[in-house]
Amino acid sequence: MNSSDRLHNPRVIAGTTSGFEGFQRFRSRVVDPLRNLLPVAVEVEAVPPATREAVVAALEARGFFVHEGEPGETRLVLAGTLDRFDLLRGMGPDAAPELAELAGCVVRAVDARFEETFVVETARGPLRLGRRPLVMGILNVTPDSFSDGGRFEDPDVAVERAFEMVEQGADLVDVGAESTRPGATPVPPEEELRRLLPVVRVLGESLPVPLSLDTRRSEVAERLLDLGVAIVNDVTGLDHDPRLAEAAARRGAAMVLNHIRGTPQTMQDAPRYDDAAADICRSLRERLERAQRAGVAAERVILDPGIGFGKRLEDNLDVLARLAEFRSLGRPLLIGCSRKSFLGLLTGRAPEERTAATTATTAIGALRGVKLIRVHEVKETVDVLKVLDAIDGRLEMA
Ligand code: HH2
Repeated sequence: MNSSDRLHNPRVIAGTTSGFEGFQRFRSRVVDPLRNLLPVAVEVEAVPPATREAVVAALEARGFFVHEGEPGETRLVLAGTLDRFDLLRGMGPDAAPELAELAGCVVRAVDARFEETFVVETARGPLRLGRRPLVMGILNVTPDSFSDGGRFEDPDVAVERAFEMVEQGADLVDVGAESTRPGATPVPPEEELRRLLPVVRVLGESLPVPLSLDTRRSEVAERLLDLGVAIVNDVTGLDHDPRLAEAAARRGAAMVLNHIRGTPQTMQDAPRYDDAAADICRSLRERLERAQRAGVAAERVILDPGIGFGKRLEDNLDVLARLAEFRSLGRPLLIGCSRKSFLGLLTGRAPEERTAATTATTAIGALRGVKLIRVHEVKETVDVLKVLDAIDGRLEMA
């Protein structure tokens, strides 16, 4: 993570729906003439009062529309057609000193927004992410998970379930032994290992898809990464145990960094955001930077806005509505909405009856550019993504 990107948190906030998807269609034929028709808006933060006027003047001189907001505001929105943004490329400090740093951030945010494919290196080889998102099947080896607690506590049943999910089309399996539902009791690391070891011993060797380990503890990861785990999925996004990143780095594991506010015990105690999607995006940049400082290459990191982790209904909805903004982070995105309580609030249904509601979030995620979807119901999710992909794929065939 570039430190000025962390400071300015640049995000493409508009021009991210049909305009861009339509653009993909013409990419191979008539890209350039369209560049001066496609509107794009980028929001940047922390533009200090001292340089603000000069920055605005320099942008306006280059044909941007600049929205400055209220007096005292440090955010700016700059909007223009896509070709305008080319004027910000490779700008030396001598050309427009007040603009140079910001221009770099803006250009990176716009380029990242267009990124369609990623290769994420894991401890078990590369994970290729394309237009169709991958499905991560959930395996909870817990007595108390919110929707399937107790079902897969027996290691044989858990192993069987993992293979069943692969048969149904899961591209990865995420195994965890500590529930993170709001208010869940923490599990001591010895107990977490006791639950996981017999399952991971078998799956690490024999599962034909990458195994992801849902843990927040370095001692658990250290032990299990030797048994074939490819990815470490940390719901605390390195808040709980910063050494987790070092453990992942030593073994060459990929990491999922999830956004959380507080801990699973406290996270639903009146969470508040100024601007949920922007705040979470900024926090993910900071977590990515922490992982990098611990030796995890950015190319190994997947980011997750953490649906349900310290968020009210409206925060979850804000994040899902604005998922495309998170693409400016330049890393693949994962979402986990499966059966979560906000879906219960919207539909009035119990956890095991939230399949259709979960599916709606899968479709939104896929259409907004999410690359991995974490779900309980693999079979249904795979079907949804096959149909979406068949339809969406035609946009590239023109
Ligand atoms: N959600 C849960 C657990 N792990 N990991 C990521 N990256 N993203 C998520 O949204 C996420 C996650 C919670 O869901 P579940 O595993 O079904 O429940 P529990 O924590 O009660 O076991």
